[in-house]
Amino acid sequence: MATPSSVTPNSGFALAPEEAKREDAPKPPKEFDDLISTLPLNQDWIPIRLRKYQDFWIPEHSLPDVMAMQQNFQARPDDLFVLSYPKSGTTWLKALAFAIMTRTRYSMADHPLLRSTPHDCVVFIERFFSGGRPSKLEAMPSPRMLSSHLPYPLLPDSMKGAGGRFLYVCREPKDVFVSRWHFNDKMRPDSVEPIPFGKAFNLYCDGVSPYGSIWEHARGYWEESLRRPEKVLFLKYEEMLEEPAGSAKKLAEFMGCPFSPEEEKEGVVEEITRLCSFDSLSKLARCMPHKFNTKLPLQTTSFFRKGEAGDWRNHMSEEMARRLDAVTTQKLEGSGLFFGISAGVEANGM
Ligand code: PAP
Repeated sequence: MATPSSVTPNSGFALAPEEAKREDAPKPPKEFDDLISTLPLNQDWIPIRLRKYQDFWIPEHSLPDVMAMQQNFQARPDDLFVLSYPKSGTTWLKALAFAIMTRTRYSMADHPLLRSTPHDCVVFIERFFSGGRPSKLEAMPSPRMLSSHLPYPLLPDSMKGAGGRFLYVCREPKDVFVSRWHFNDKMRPDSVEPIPFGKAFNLYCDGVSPYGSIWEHARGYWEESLRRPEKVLFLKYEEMLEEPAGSAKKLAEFMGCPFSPEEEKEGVVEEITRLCSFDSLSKLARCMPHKFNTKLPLQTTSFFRKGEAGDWRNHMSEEMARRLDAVTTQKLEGSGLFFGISAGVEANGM
């Protein structure tokens, strides 16, 4: 591959797999647990328990780490953050951003994404605080690539200031809901009934789902992207599906490592988008150790299902779709944000 002069990729591997599994590390302060136990609780999304924290419903198991992160995380000006509402294309964006950033370091034949999931390559910041490993974060060379599902208002102050740039991906809310419902179902113990689709739908419409209201989440980052376009690149999953190569180029430009004409001629953009495609990553995930390393009962394959736009049509009644579209229209009113490929009601309805 050609070598763009502006890239100084970091190793990408934030936690070695064996470190990430350590369970004997110190726990975050007990005061967090005391505070968390007083927050409003929702237990419908089994096995995830949600707590309402600073106006968003956050998974209880990650809250001590989120609180520690809010207090302690120091962003650097050259950090890159992959941010998203869950089930919006995080895994894909992590893979693309990582492959673009590190393209001069690794060959396609021996690429980390061939043996590690995108979530191992770009780690959630909170996870450094679970078990007290913030020193690992400090030790990471710049530019660091990290991620979070936190909504904008909950980010640590250092991230909201001059520290780092954001890559945010949003997705059409009906497809996000369907993806979430299936994802939860995969984590459910056999002894527990799935959350009924209609009940989950009502909760989602009310913003009671992991990481809260999708509309508030997207709107927070959207407004920040308008205020500071040099800080936030706001991407749409459906546009990435439509134009993977164009999206990769847009990402590379924003990340400060644009593809050179030689790289384009040599097909580097296509190599990267092929490596990060749904087919490629989902096949690779099937060959990796089964168990995924989080506090939730997940497998490496859990992050891949269909990878399409519009699957909501196979799950939702017309009435449900109309109701969700109406919530979207109402929540985004005046923001200028529309989900889907082109602006307008048509796009929100997908
Ligand atoms: P996360 O927030 O838990 O990390 P996230 O990656 O944001 O999940 O979303 C998972 C969705 O992205 C799944 O959508 P589906 O349920 O509608 O199928 C998953 O299939 C899709 N996905 C994962 N990787 C890719 C990819 N490389 N290209 C397109 N879609 C993908």
